Parts: sequence; structure tokens; C-alpha cells
Amino acid sequence: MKISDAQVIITSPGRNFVTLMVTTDDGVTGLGDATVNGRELAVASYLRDHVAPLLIGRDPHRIEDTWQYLYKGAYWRRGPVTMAAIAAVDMALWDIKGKVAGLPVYQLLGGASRDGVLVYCHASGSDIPELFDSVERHLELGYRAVRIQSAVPGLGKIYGAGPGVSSGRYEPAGRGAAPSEETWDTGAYLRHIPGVFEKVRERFGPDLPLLHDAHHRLTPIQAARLGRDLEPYDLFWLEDVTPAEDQEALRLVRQHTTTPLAIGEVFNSIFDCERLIRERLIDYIRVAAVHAGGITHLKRIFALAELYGVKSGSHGPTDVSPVTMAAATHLDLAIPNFGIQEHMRHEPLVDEVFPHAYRFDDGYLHPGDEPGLGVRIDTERAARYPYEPAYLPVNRLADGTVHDW
Ligand code: EZ4
Ligand code: CO
Repeated sequence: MKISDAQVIITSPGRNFVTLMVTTDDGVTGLGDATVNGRELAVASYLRDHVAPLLIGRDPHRIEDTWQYLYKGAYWRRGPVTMAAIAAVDMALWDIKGKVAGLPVYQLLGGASRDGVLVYCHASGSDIPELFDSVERHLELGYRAVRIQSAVPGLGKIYGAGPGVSSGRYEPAGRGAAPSEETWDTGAYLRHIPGVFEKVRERFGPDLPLLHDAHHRLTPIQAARLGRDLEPYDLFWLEDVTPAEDQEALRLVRQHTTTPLAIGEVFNSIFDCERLIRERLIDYIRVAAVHAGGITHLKRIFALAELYGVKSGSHGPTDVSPVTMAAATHLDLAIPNFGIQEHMRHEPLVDEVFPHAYRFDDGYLHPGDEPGLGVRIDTERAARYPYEPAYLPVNRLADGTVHDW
């Protein structure tokens, strides 16, 4: 069996997705996600111009060898564009292997270690009543763990919450030729958030797992204070407190708080995670299949994490396609050290373009039992939604300084 074709499909059913479709000479197809939010065309070019031609004629069963060939063979290793391109090839080859074997990918990864994959949803609000409504709506849908985000008095619209942001549906952040800009004030945020959690605990009781995302905006000492101030509210995790490239920052945070820490959605390699895991500076590692080299590389990162008592918590926002959600769910079901899976629901239009076997039921995701990853792409529908430029917002302080995020 040989790879005979590799096509890049860009579609924008409400937001942009880059998908690789690999076809074999006996007509088996595999899908991989290559979407990097706001930088989509760079990965499409990397795949189309530099990777697809190298795949033709290769044996699709040689997943590890193909991964090493694209990683070591390129000389220029790592980075979000390279690793998303490798991820897309990797997912497509796992999909093909599953289809040829007649087995869902989780069976190839060792089989199910649990009955379903616990997920958390996103609740947010401009004020407390709106936030409570959002939490209630998600509990009615069956979610058993909730990420809490809130607007901050004195600040306008901020990423993920605030006036004009519909609850839990803040992505895509904006479409157009340039990013929007938002104003940020860490002091106002730190004064406000603990009170929000106090009210959420009062209203929803002690048992509901609660999470929170600081989007990399704090200094280490600010993050330490936030972790300490949130201890009474018993968070499942506090995510992305400091800029992720500064691994040493988490040590300082760790020394001051027992609030569990999670980071890694912008990581693309095991080398980004290695110190954090080995020195037990985090509790959950948040790498996504699309942004960190696919199933093959995530498996390796989670195996390292297992040695040190760190659990998985894969990134699952709406800017990763259903192909990544499927890959994550297969892996989550199989690994021993699964923690939790993020789940932002895609809009119905996205699910129409990418019909999938994975399903949400009573707080858990299950990948389904179709051979391979269990996701298809409806290429006719996909072609109806051409690429539109879209960006994450840029974050500035009141004096105009560009701020971390
Ligand atoms: O900001 O996926 O935990 N989820 C998140 C997301 C990210 C976007 C970036 O593309 O932080 O909302
Ligand atoms: Co996040």
C-alpha cells in the first residue's frame, strides 16, 4: 500500500480550518487537522509546498518513520507551523491504519482504559447573573465540570467574557484583515476574580469541579497571589497563569499555592513540557494533538507525564477541528493518566462539514467505534465556505503597551 495523494482543504464554516486528506492507492482516505488559529495559511503552504510531495509513494503504515522523517529530516525542528503540519500527517496515517485494521484508533493505542472521557465546558458572563445562567445552561446539557470566566468591572470586552460576548462562544474572536485590540488591567482582574469564585461556590456547592484560565497574562508573583486567593474555592485547575515559554516562572507560583496548575496549549514539543513535568511544577499538561505533533507525539508527552504524576488535559477549543477532537478523545480513552478534556462545542455548521462518530453524553465524550478516527469531511459543503482572514485580539494595557496573553 502506498500514499497516492495528499490534498490540503481550507474551509471556513464560521471559522477557518485547515485539513489534510491523505489517500492511498487502494482508495483509503485519512484526515488530519492542521489549524493554527490566525496563522492558517502558513501551515497550508508548509503542507502543500513542502510535505505533500514527499508523502507520495510512501507506505502509510510507517507512522513513526514518517514522523521522524518530517521532524528530523527537515533540519528546522519544532515551532507551531512545522508541528501542526507534522500533526496533520500523523493523524491522517493513524486514521488510515484504523480503517485498514477495521478498528477505532483507541483500540490501536491499547484499548479503552475507561468508559468515557470527562470533559469540561466554558461558562462566562458579563456579570454574576449572566454567569450563573451560563453555568446552569451547561449543567442542563449534562456537563460535570465547568470553566468559569468573567468580565472585569472597569474593563470593556476582554477575551472570553464581557459585553457582547455570548456565553461560552467567544471564538472566533474576530474576522477581518487585522486583529481587534482589547484593554487589560491585571490589578482589576486580581481584585475581582476571587469574589466571582466565592459566589459560584455559594450558588453551585462544593462538589462541582471548577476551572479557570488566566491566558498567560500574569507575572509569577501575581499568579502566586491568584493561586493562593483561589485556594478556598478548591479549583480543579488554574490554567496558563504566566507566559508559557518561561518554564521557570511556574516554580515560583508552585512555591506559594496548592491550587493545581495546568499549562501547555501553546506548546508544540515534548521539550516545551519536559522541565515542567520532570520537576513536578504542574499538575496537568494541556498539549493538543494538532499543535504538538499529532497522536504520536502526544502519546510520548503523556507517557513522560505519567512517570511524574502529571495528568493530561488536552486543549479542545473551537479553533481545533473535529479531527483533532476525535484524535484527542481516542487518546484520552486509552492512556492511563488521563485527567480531563476541554470541550467547546462546535457550531452545527462545523459538524455538518465534519460529520463525526464521537459523541457527548452526560458529561463524557466517547470517540465511537467507527474504524479510524471516525471523522469525515463533506468536501462539497466545505467548498461553500472559503477562507476568511480572522485573528485573535491583541491585548494592550491602558497606556497602550502590548501585553502578554
Ligand atoms: O485562547 O484556542 O483554553 N482555551 C483557550 C482558548 C484559546 C484559543 C486560542 O486559539 O484558552 O480559548
Ligand atoms: Co486556555
